[in-house]
Order: sequence, then structure tokens, then C-alpha cells
Amino acid sequence: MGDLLITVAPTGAETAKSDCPQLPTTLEELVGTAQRSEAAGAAMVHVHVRGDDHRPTLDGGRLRATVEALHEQTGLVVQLSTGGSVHDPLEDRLRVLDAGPDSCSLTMGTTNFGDDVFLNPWPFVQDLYRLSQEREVVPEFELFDLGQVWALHRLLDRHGLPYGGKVHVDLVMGVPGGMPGTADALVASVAALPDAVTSWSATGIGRTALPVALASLSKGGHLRVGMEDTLTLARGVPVEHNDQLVARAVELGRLAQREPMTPDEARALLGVRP
Ligand code: KMH
Ligand code: ZN
Repeated sequence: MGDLLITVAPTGAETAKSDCPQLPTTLEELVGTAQRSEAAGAAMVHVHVRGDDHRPTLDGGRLRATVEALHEQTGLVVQLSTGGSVHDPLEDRLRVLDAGPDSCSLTMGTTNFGDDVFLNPWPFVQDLYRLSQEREVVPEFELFDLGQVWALHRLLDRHGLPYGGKVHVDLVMGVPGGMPGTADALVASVAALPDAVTSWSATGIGRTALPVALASLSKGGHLRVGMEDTLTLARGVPVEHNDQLVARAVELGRLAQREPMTPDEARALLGVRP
């Protein structure tokens, strides 16, 4: 039985296909990378969809087709991003839930995001949370900063538990504008999590990927990896495929005496509908 959730975030919204031709942007590439990642040990996929021009889109038809294809062709828990890109309107981000994912990301506050702003005003956070409860979609609370940990306390106090009764958090560390990708920041964030949190993972952006993964394993957390978050395996060594990052996560987990969970084990952990 596995006790390590590995989430793969294969695409993201920030990297251009022209800068990274191996980034999976078409539906076929996404399903292929999801299948390879599942075979390597991932149990959940965090999905950003791209259009025919390979740019991020929140088109409802594409989102629905993507969820269906991933459900048909993989066993993975399918989590859609509601963060989208920094340019997506809030209304479009709420409509992501119409596509019927198992899970959705839900960021707990506005963050400077490089030179841009990732907008998550409190009324939007509450609307998205209530909608996830209504639609029976399990949120993954994305925390980019320590203040967002306190926003999660406030949300749960005010609106109760998510659908499924479990509370899963992902610490997104090392974004320029958010908390740093350091063991110290991870320990401070984990110490401040609400008691209602039942599981948490962490991911480090760019070169913080490895230190954050090691810190997370040391504190008993789970792992998110993928080309959304890092495009190199080491200095000057590009990631050619997401399953390399998943395989590395499995290896690190095994060194920490943790075995990767199956998607069904992840469903039970997260409270996702069967
Ligand atoms: N692309 C970022 C602006 C999420 O998926 O919910 C937001 C993001 C978080 O990636
Ligand atoms: Zn994302």
C-alpha cells in the first residue's frame, strides 16, 4: 500500500511551446504524458489546457473533452486548474468547474507572480469554494504565501469542510512574489496549517524543486512535480518528459521509505467521488 501522493503538473500556463517544444500542449500529448506519468508512479494530474495555438485557454468544450479523455485513458485523479493564466478573467475561472473534474485548484489569495499579478480576491475565493462544494469537486488549496495559510483558516471557519470531508493543501513555493522555496518556509507553513488539514503536498518552482521535495518528504508531506513548475533536472539539463520528474519523485520517496499511492488510494486520501 502506498503512502506518498505524487501529483504531476505537466504543462502549466507560463511556458511557451516555442521555447520548450517538448511541453505537452495538445490533447494527444497531454494524455500521453499523463499515461507515462501514471506508469511512473503519479496518482493525480493537475491540468492546464492549451488551444490550437498552444496558448492557455479556459474554453469549456476543450476542458470537458480533456477531462473525459483523461478519465477514459488513464486512472488518474483529474484536477483542473482554476488559476488558469494571469490573464484569465475570474468568471471564466469559475466556469472551469462546469467541465466536471474530480478536483480543482483553489488559490487562497492574490500573489505577485513574477512581473504579473495572480488575482484571487477574497469574494472570488469564497465563490469558487462554495461552487466546489455544490458541484462535489474536491478543492486542492494552493498556498503561495504564509498569509494564505491564514486565509484558509478563515475560509474553513466560515464555510465548513470541502466536499468529501478531507482538506488537501499544496504549498507552491519559490514563485517570485510568494514564499521562498526553502525548508524554513515549508516548516513555518506546515506548522501554521489548520487542524482540519488531512494531507498536504509541496512543490518548488525552478531550481527550488529538489530542496522543496526533500523538505516535504522530511516533514511527511506529499509531492507535486512536473514541467509546470520546473523545466530542468539539473543546471543545463532540460526535462525531456514529465515522467522523468515523476520517476525522480518515486526514487526520493523510496529513499524516505515511502511508496507511491495508486490513484484509488489517492481518491480515498482526498475524498474524491468514486
Ligand atoms: N498559472 C498561474 C497563474 C493554479 O493552477 O491554480 C496559476 C496557477 C495556479 O498555475
Ligand atoms: Zn497550475
